[in-house]
Amino acid sequence: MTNKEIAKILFQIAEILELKNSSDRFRIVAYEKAAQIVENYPIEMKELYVREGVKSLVEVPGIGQSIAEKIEELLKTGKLKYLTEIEKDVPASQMKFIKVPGIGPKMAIKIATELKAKDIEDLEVKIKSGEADEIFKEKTRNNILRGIEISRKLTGRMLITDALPVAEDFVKRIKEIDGVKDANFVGSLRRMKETIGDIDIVAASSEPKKIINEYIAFPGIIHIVTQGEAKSTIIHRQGCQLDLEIVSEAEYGSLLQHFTGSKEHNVALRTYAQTKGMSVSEHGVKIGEKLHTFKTEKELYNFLGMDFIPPELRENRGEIAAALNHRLPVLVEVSDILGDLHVHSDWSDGNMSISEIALAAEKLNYEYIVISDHTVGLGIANGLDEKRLEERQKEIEIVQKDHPRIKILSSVEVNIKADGSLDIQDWMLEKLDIVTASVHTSFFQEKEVMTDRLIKAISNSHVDIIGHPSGRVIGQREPYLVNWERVFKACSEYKTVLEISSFPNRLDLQDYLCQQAKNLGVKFAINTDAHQAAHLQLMRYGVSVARRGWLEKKDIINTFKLEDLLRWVELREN
Ligand code: DGT
Ligand code: CA
Ligand code: CA
Ligand code: ZN
Repeated sequence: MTNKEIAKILFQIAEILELKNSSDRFRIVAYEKAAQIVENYPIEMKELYVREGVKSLVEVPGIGQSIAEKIEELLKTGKLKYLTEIEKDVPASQMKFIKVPGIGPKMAIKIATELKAKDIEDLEVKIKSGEADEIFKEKTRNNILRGIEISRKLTGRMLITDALPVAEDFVKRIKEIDGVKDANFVGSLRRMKETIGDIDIVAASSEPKKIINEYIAFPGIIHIVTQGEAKSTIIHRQGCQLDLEIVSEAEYGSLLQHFTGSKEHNVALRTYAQTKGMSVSEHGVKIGEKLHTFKTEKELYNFLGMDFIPPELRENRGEIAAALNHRLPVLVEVSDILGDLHVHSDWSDGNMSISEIALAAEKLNYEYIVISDHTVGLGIANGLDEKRLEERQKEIEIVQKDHPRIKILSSVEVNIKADGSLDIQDWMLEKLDIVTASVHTSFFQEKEVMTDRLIKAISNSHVDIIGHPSGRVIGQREPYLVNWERVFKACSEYKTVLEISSFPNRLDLQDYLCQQAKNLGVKFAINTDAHQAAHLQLMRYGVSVARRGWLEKKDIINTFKLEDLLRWVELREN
């Protein structure tokens, strides 16, 4: 059990005691304080406990004997009898009400006893129908309704595309506050993970309290969870939690590094440092009693004898050894991408005409763009048959004349049928510049059947790229079952490329699989699968997946110059 999890339970106890209208203010405050201390303590309680048991826990300022024993029980059993006990005579409804942002214990009691709401749905109905008008002021009623809305959204993780704009806006405004020297979003967002639990921001300033005061008045904040001297947690209107922490400029590099995570990376980093007699924390690096502080992360990593590790690699997947040996990859960047190999036009289910696509691609300074429509076998989406494919080809040739700066390539996203065959004739595929094949149907096959199916497509000499290879749709569909090692080996053998789809709810092939595939010699294409103009802008998210998968420019075929790309496609067909 982590400090964070323990703190959560201690906070919960304080809330329940308050719900029980406990007159023992002292006890409530003791739990709140202990929770805060545990939450921010630099050493895991777990680690302290193995030293000298409860005795080591009591040595933490703010933790007394009784709370130390509860932490012991949590560490040993993962449960706490005391919690079950005090929960028993608190109505379940009140427990639910305090989980809504903006509802504290006092209000929860009022909601249960005066308004007589049974659950959150009932509470919402009662407010909307006017039943609560006499009990709560209009402002309070609106806050409750908003809190309910937020708590519904807060249940899951957010897509990175939803979190990034909120974080960028907040960082920009924090930087504008007088006295702020620097600010950055950190955590999973800085590592560009596909989904984000909460947004973390750090800032450098010598007047943290003043900064916090201005910060909590920002528009967009609908609930302040905690407001400390140098830390604050708020809920944003978009339905996400945001943690801010402020330190001095001198410690900023260390805090940035700590808070960027991942936790697994930090643990590995600290463990390595310990073997060299150094102790790393968010404050700096201690050698003996001397604390070394760092303004930048680079100084910190260099101090530990490592190259700077890009945030996307900080997942404890070998980056520390690589940084020590100066063997980190030079990661691919958005500016390396010379074209998008997967764009749907209005010939199938896209809404851009071919000339609109060409224009948009020119604006992105691409060298080439690939029109890749669905084929007819899919039975949806106005798919192309052989005849319409020839008509589309004529249009491409006409549009090409008006756009000499960009090469428009002709492609389809052909459907891989359940048996691995394709839904369009080979002689037609032969006429195309490039071919992507994807699974769009029969997702629930057995692992080896699905694997054979993919390999049959991979070994087809006309298929250059496998589209969104795992088929997962974040929050909607699990990846299908695949023996990836066999698939990667086949891709390597037949020089068939795997797509990294930049589409926010796909981000497929997943980062860790990219890394495995690369190690088996597979190449990739980072595409947007755009169906409208705005989608063409999503390339940066696919690039992030590639970076998290350790991929370099040379691993990605759409960083190749046009002639090299065409040569690649041609060579692999022989
Ligand atoms: P998320 O929010 O679930 O998407 O993931 P993160 O990575 O943003 O995690 P979060 O918000 O819980 O914490 C932010 C960073 O703070 C995390 O990446 C590393 C650091 N951190 C948090 N808890 C611990 C911990 O218990 N030990 C260590 N060493 N670092 C931690
Ligand atoms: Ca986070
Ligand atoms: Ca956090
Ligand atoms: Zn597509």
